[in-house]
Amino acid sequence: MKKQIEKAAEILKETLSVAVLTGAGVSAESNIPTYRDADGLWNQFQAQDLATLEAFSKNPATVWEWYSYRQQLMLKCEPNPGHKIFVEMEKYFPEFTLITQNIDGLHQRAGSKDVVELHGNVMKARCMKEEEKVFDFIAGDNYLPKCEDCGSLIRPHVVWFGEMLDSEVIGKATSAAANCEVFIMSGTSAVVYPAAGLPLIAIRNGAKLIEINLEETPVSDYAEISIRGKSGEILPEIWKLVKGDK
Ligand code: BV8
Repeated sequence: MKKQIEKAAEILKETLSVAVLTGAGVSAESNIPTYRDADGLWNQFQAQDLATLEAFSKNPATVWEWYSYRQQLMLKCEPNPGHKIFVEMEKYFPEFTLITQNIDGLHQRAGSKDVVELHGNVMKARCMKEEEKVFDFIAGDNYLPKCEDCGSLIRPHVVWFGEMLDSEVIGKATSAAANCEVFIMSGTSAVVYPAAGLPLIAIRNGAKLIEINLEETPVSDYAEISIRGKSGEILPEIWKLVKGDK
């Protein structure tokens, strides 16, 4: 692993343009459950029961109860060293794009200024009738919250299965993947599309792929370097070498 960390640092030292894709694994060390690990969220709940428009239309109160539970859990969590390294990278590389599948807002709380949130943000909601109206919203125990202006139901501002991603958001992420020299992916099982397609776009554009993940993923074989380990431990190791700290 030490050689892989050294090689990753060498690659990063020589590059000017980096794109990053993070998943739930980057927040795992902040005690936020992932989706597909053994103790993951999807193992306790059926995704189609909760994270779809159909489920919400059928039973909005149950879906809001689940999101309110997750809001409260995430508000108690703090960014971890892995999040902090992406803040440093944003300042260091002339061209840097941080793309996340996470909806917990921890990258922003760590200090990242420009975060491309592919799947939205659990701390925001929007009106079901006037969808462009997006606002910060903490549900508490209000599981049938209504829009203050028009009285319609409001929904979590997240992308559910079967829903299109915001075209501007996926456009920015795709352009970053298609133009970067190095693509770093960490803490994602790389099974949810179109997010999982981003590293493949980067490779097709000739970028070097660096993966830091606890387990092998469908993308690992395409990686220049695929390091098995915790993002909160590996990323600081790599970054120390990039900055020449002993
Ligand atoms: C769309 C928000 C157009 C809500 C989420 C058949 C084939 C291919 C695709 C499809 C298909 N059928 C349907 C689709 C499309 C579908 C899809 O990809 N399904 C998959 C599951 C097959 N995608 C969609 O529906 C997307 N929309 O495509 O629209 C369309 C429309 C109709 C029909 C077709 C296409 C919308 C997808 C967004 C769904 N929303 N969440 C909420 O969270 O409540 S998905 C959810 O999964 C999260 O966003 C999450 O971020 C995302 C990915 O999960 P990961 O972040 O990777 O987390 P996971 O637990 O899986 O993995 C964690 C990894 O970290 C593990 O590998 C673990 O080993 C590692 N790890 C753990 N700890 C650490 C660590 N690594 C490092 N350090 C650690 N400490």
